[in-house]
Amino acid sequence: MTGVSSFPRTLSRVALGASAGLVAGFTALAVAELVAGLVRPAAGPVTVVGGALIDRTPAAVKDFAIRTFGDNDKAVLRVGILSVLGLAAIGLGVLGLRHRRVGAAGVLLFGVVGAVAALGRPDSTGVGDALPSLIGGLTGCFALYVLASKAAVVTTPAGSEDERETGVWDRRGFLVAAGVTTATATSAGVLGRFLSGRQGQGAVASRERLVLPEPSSPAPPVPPGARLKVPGISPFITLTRDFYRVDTALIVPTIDAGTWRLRIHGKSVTRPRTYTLDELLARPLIERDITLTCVSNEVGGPYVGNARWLGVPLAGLLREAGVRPPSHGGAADQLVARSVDGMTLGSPVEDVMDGRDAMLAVGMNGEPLPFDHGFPVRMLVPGLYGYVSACKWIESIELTTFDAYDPYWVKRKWARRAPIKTQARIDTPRPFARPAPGTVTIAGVAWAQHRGITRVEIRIDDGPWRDAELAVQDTVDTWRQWSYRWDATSGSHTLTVRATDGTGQVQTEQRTRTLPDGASGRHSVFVTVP
Ligand SMILES: Nc1nc2c(c(=O)[nH]1)N[C@H]1C(S)=C(S)[C@@H](COP(=O)(O)O)O[C@H]1N2
Ligand SMILES: [Mo]
Repeated sequence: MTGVSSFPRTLSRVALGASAGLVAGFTALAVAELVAGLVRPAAGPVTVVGGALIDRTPAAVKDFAIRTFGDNDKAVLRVGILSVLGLAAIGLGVLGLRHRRVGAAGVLLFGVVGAVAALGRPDSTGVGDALPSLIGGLTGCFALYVLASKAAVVTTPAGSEDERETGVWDRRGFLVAAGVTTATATSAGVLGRFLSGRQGQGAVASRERLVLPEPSSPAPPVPPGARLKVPGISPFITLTRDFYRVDTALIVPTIDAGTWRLRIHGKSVTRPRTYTLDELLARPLIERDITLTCVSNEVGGPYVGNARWLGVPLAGLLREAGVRPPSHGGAADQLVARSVDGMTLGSPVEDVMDGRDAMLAVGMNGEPLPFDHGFPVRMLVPGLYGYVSACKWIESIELTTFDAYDPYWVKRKWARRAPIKTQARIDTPRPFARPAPGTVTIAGVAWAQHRGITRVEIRIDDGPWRDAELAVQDTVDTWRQWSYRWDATSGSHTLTVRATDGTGQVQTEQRTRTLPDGASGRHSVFVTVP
């Protein structure tokens, strides 16, 4: 016989209000999930609010998130949003006990915020995108009103035996209502997830059906001497599943290869054109090993990978469209690539057309691009950081000028032009390792894409720079492995590495942050030899 009044009253009030709020909040999100499953998965409230937050996050914070959470940055953001929503729901639930209308209106307000965020997304497809948040918010608003009404009766002071009885009865009523609501909402959410998953199935099937043509210009075989047999060194070719991923997409776009189109248009394009994937695949394809690097990669960091890419030479497509590089009188100096999720990346037309292997890639390590890496087509320009060249899920290429247009990252204070800086990384020994005295192999990779690496040197503590042994160079667009046999003596030591690129430039000692155009400085590893 445990009536509510046997609990301290405020505590039970807060608990009831919090439960009502959480159930209502959960209902709102689950219903929104269902509507998103019917309308467009990318229009779900958490996705659109997350996207809006990513776009408004100061560059330094975003850079910090990428460096700290890496591939989990989006999961962290989702958990963060859900936590804030959870707290708000609890607050509104407690408020709703005394002020039912105000609490319910608060839930609806969150729905309106979601709807506004949805309509403001660059990939928004129209007013339908507001529906998941609006319908979810309305349902949650209604749920909170009803639950708060039930909960309010329970906490009515129990004066007589009769009222006490009523209280117990209504507490049960509240629990039943909350239970039924939660169960219904869960079904709605599960159904929504199922519907969202189904929307990507056509794309998945189109990727499975895709047979990549043979390249008319295959990649030169990797010279045997390009791979060093040192345990702990980065493999020369990065496995696709180990390849870093950096993008702003909370939901990875799943594009059906059959309906995909690429439009080439803009300033000085005399023959604008739209290509299908089959039309691109019918052209002569090149296959190249190219090392891609993210501008957010710290000195010694992990956001660099080397893969074998298959693609259509981009310069040829541009020439057919009538584009000339600025050095040949072309009026457009910036190429802006746009992806289906509204991302824009700008590359210098001069670099794209100067004879390097800039391409629209369709294959990565012998397979169609994975969805995470831009299926069906992405851009790559050897020598440029990803954010100014490597547009994934590309849908259009617009020729313009650097004066006329700032793409996404440039609007957020990153540099307009960003060639990859020369870097060397020590892969082994790991920081704070305790190698045994005697011969210790220090090894790693160095990159200066499109200039090549000609020298790597190692310094132990404050000693002289000594040449490391270089693996054979694959191409100037790939990283190069190196190793150094160190006669390790007992004590603590700082191992530092520096590289020299194909132009003779020695990697600078000057430390800079990743913002605005990539980190510079030398990688050091501290070890203790027992
Ligand atoms: N559509 C789209 N393309 C994008 C990005 C993005 O956020 N959206 N990020 C760019 C950045 S910053 C980098 S470093 C590379 C990373 O490519 P990866 O994820 O295949 O390694 O993709 C680039 N292309
Ligand atoms: Mo990047």
